[in-house]
Amino acid sequence: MGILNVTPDSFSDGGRYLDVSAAIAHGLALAGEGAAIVDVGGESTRPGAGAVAVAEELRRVVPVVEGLLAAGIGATVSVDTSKLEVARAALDAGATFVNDVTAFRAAPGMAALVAERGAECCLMHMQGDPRTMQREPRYDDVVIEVREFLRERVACAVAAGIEPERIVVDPGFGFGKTVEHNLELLERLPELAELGQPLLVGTSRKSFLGALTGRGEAERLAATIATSVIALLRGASVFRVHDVAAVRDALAVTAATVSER
Ligand code: PMM
Repeated sequence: MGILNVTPDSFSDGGRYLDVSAAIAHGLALAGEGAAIVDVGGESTRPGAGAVAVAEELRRVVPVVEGLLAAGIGATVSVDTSKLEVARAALDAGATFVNDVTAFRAAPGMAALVAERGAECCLMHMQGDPRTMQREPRYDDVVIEVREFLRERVACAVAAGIEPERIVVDPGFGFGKTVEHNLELLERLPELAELGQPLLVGTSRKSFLGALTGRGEAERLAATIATSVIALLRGASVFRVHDVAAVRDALAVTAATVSER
């Protein structure tokens, strides 16, 4: 899954793709590098980020979704939103995947919409909300709490009529987690795989990698590759990244090596 943020303030590529045609070109490039899914987001969820009005998020996202499909992208187009109106408009424009970092908690009706359209979805764990989540995250056992949260959200999605095979789950790296919480989730990913749903991991360029390496956002590719390879070995199957070609190569070599032994 390639990341296409159409926001002025996303933590690493914010502002670069605000122009619609540049955003479309970048999305097509991500697909050209081998992304099976391109994730279009119009609201930054970086720690401390403020909310974006519905009209503004629609203005950012819809023309990009339309443009990617009009250009024949050949990849699944995902919308990264927790707003019902934005998800609906993106699905109307041809998106077939809803990536909701609130796991359908922000908008009642989101699960029914996804069910009705036969779309796929990603349900992510987050403690708190983006404005406050990094203040003082606390867990008794982060892996068990994340797993049980995801189990409940999957049950809720299935109850709304979404087919289980269309539901991807995600522990939400960096969303209300300390560096230690993120590392523990990565180490114990097989416990999340027990849910039986495809697992998505989004570690790309995140600040815990900066804390571990001392590197700035643009210099975290090696660290992103390391976490993606570890996640693959521990059961993840979807990798939400900025640098599709490089991560894909690393995952291809890892997968070939492991499957041959
Ligand atoms: N991270 C960000 C935004 N959306 N969605 C999912 N499912 N998982 C993530 O880890 C995730 C996400 C924040 O990162 P960005 O600003 O690079 O998009």
